[in-house]
Amino acid sequence: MEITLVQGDITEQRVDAVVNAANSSLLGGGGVDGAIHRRGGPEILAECRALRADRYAGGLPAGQAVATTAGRLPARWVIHTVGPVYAKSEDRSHLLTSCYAESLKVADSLAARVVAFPAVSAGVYGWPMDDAARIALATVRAAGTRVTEARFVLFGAEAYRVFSDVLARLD
Ligand code: AR6
Repeated sequence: MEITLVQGDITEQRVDAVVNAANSSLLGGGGVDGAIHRRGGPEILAECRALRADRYAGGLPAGQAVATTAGRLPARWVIHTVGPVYAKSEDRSHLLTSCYAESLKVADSLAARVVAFPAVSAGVYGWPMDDAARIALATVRAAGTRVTEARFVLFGAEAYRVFSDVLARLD
């Protein structure tokens, strides 16, 4: 599998699936989540509401992932995952690892081959970017998956630089 990095807006990616850094409610928010729902339109939210009613009455737990279609986005699917909120007092990195591993499993179940990821938990949820990058890249690199390209779409030059440095050290 190829890991690629681009600086940009994940909602513009013409890929099979984009991963959303959602919250447990699946009903939208700020950051990537807000951008995906704004640009994707109300279809995504309608599917999220149905998921809440059917499968996730208590919300989607941190570390898990679930797909909807992508409405008006150029991608075909949105894979919603819920990152952990960063906490200095507790190591929650297994949950961030799980976000990437579970998102790839959902991608495989959809036969998605090219998947765009944001830096899950590295915005509102406060995860330090270098550690978020290390967990993201190492997990994706180690995954057994039929995904052929994992494209990290980084918002801003600094996030892109951090991911590039971490990726170079992984190789
Ligand atoms: N494309 C790519 N990356 C983006 C975009 C975009 N359009 N917009 C922001 N980022 P965040 P989290 C970057 O906060 O930390 C929401 O309210 C951003 O700069 O989107 O997992 C949800 O509803 C940062 O580097 O996700 C949850 O409540 C990274 O994406 C909560 O935020 C992730 O930032 C989730 O917080």
